[in-house]
Amino acid sequence: MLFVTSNSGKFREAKEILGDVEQAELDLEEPRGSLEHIAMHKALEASKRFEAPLFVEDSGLFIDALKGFPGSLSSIVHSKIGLEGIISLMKGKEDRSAHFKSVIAYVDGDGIKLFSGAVKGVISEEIRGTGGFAYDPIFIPQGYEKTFAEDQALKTKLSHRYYSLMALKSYLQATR
Ligand code: ITT
Repeated sequence: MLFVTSNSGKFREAKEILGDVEQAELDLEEPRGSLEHIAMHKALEASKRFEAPLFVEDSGLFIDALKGFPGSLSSIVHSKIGLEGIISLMKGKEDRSAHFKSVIAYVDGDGIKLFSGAVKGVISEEIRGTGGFAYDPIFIPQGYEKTFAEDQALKTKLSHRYYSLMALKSYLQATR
């Protein structure tokens, strides 16, 4: 099975959970819209170029006080304004709640299926930790004190991607 992604952090997490998966890179156009819409579009495009079974994953960080920003724009926003940019947008905000969401679009001979996962948390006051990738140093999952970047083990067992990957894994185990 192929995981079509250019993000090595995502791939590492998928490999840990699924084991039998290869990374494939493809420069796929990303339409505007929900994570579900983007993931489906990219999976169908990828299936024209590679042999199925394959999947893509679209994810993002949704911050309540910023009306869901950066959401499906998370990748570009991270590369343009970085973590410092988010921390400064959050300056003075009392409500620091946010969630990460992940949507997997899986394609095989039977068609396309979606699997999703989410994790609630808060945006930290400062950048903390060196593990993980992208927004991990500013995201503290609900009920914990460390950021995902400070506690990788935590991320492995309760991230948005953990849940979407486990849903895919259960589906594969039940149908293959
Ligand atoms: P591919 O599309 O090639 O898979 P990408 O990084 O561009 O890679 P997305 O378009 O789905 O992927 O963007 C998701 C962005 O959301 C990602 O680049 C990060 O900025 C952020 N993100 C998603 N999951 C994350 C996580 O587990 N930890 C930190 N940031 C995350």
